[in-house]
Amino acid sequence: MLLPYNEWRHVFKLDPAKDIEEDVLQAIATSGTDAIIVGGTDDITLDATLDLLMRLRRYPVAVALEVSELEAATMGFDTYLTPSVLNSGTLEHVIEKQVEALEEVGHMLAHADLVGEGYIVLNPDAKVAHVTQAKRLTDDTVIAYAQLADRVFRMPIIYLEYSGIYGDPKLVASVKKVLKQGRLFYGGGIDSGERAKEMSAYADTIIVGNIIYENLEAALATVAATR
Ligand code: 1GP
Repeated sequence: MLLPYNEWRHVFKLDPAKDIEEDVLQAIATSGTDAIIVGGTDDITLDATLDLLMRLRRYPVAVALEVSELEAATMGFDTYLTPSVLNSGTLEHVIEKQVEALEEVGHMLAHADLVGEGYIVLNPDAKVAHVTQAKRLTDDTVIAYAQLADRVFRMPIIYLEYSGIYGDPKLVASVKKVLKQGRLFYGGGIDSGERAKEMSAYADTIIVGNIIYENLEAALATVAATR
């Protein structure tokens, strides 16, 4: 059975802009992970997205598209995640791109499972931080953002994004404590079973990205460690 987003504990994120060998893809898809998110920050094309979707559909695992590039939005995914970068310095990455996307492809996704993600971007050196002009936040401000996303906007997913570096487990734990309804996603620098275990003690769902392309064995170890 394919799990819905609110039951995911472990997720691999694949970047359509990066090549992935068939045996690596197979190992990831059959690893026992709960879902695979297809998403990246730049150079996302429709062809690459469709190619990855087609290859992943051979395996019994939930596949979600993170709709960051309008031209890559296509049908066939189990879930559509719509990211809003809440601490972006520009409205473009909070609501404008999302409105533009829905104007274009909203009709196509009328019956799809569309789920909003409230991103809080916390690694100032990550590409996503540059692209969205993410504001630097103190820990107290991170908690306030999380409360806003969870309690006021009632977003289904609050995503602490450290992309490329390992974050602060204490801060993740503090955010988890204030959430009332949203699911806490954590992503960034999980490159071992130990780190997967540590973050999954606080976050509801951990997202593992880069390490897939660097060290498959270490990536696979994060699955078992989350259980
Ligand atoms: C990126 O949160 C994910 O969007 C995962 O981060 O690539 O650092 O694992 P890493």
